[in-house]
Amino acid sequence: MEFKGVSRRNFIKTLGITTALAATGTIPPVLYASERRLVTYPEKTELLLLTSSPPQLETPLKYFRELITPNEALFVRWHLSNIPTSVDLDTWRLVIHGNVEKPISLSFDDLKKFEKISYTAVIQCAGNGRSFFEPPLFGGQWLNGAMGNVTWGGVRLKDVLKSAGIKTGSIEVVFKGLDKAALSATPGFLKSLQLDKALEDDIIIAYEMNGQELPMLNGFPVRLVVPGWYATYWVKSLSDIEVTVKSSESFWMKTAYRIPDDPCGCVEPGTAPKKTVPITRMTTRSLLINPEDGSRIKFGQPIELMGVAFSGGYSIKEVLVSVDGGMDWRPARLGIDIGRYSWIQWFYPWQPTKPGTYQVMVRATNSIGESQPLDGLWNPSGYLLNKIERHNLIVT
Ligand SMILES: Nc1nc2c(c(=O)[nH]1)N[C@H]1C(S)=C(S)[C@@H](COP(=O)(O)O)O[C@H]1N2
Ligand SMILES: [Mo]
Repeated sequence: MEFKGVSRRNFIKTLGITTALAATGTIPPVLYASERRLVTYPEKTELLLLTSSPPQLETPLKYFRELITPNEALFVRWHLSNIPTSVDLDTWRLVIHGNVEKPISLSFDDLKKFEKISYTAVIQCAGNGRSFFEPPLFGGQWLNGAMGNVTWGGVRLKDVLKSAGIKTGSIEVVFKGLDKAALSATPGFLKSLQLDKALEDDIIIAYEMNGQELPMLNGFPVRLVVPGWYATYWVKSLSDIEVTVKSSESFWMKTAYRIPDDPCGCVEPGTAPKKTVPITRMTTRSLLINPEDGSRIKFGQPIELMGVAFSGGYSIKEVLVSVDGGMDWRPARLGIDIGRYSWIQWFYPWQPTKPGTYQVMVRATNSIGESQPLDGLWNPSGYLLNKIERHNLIVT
């Protein structure tokens, strides 16, 4: 199987090199923001390296100047080091089993016979922006590159589940991919959705990203897409779907990817939540993409600030911009709205009246009034980050 000019052999070779470097200590296991360097992986353009084993790569900010994030620039995040590096579609099957009338095993062609659905949706890691938490936290020190806006094409999960026939008493659906842990003691990456959620119209088993097959690192041949929810549920290289009668005991549901059980998903910094629940919908965010934080701008020249805004499944109603550290706020012009799961671009023409350092802030509000806090809310895992960002632009 060849992927857009990348042979399977090359793919494995490249992975081998980075893994070997990590083993000899040349690449530290976690790279902090300031030490981040660009690396090239199969089917990917230069991305910022977070860890090499498993691969965790983030997208340089410049790619977010476009409405759609190109496949080769989309971030990569795996939890287990034994990831699939090739899939033979002749033998690959997607199995649906458990509490169903008749277990089914679908080939890639069988799957494509279901009605095709397509929409644009933001994919974002729950820990995106973790490096901006105060006080700082353990865990992957993502900047803002663990996100992207992609047009997904695939089939409704609901249609596939119904073709197997869901039996009464079912309460959850469990998803598993082809990746495995290096050590058998490490729990497999199992994620689950409650049955009523799994049957929502918009959840798809995607076989296309921006009209093309998925890059291997983003889950070839198919992945789950749960639009509006954090990407932890978007199981890649999906191979096994099980309908169950009891709630999942998976480490990735019971222990990891949980937030404090209160409306803000937050607790006092440094404290432990009394009760937690699995993380689900994304918070509302807006980002300044261009010019980047710390840029120098020539005095006397009008410029246009631009960025993106999105929320967990509700359209963005308004984006306000302040160029004076939050005193005065004015509405930005919004770009075309291509759907409630997509991000929207915002634009703000600006001509500074005098040289100096300007603190730029951006704040989005969605159609149900969800917005962004001025000061960061805190939770022990560093999820849900959506505080209003403060960027300095230097006009000289
Ligand atoms: N099979 C599998 N699917 C997975 C994961 C994984 O480790 N294994 N990680 C999840 C998490 S936490 C994220 S953020 C996204 C990352 O998707 P990407 O690599 O396509 O950007 O995949 C999700 N799906
Ligand atoms: Mo993630």
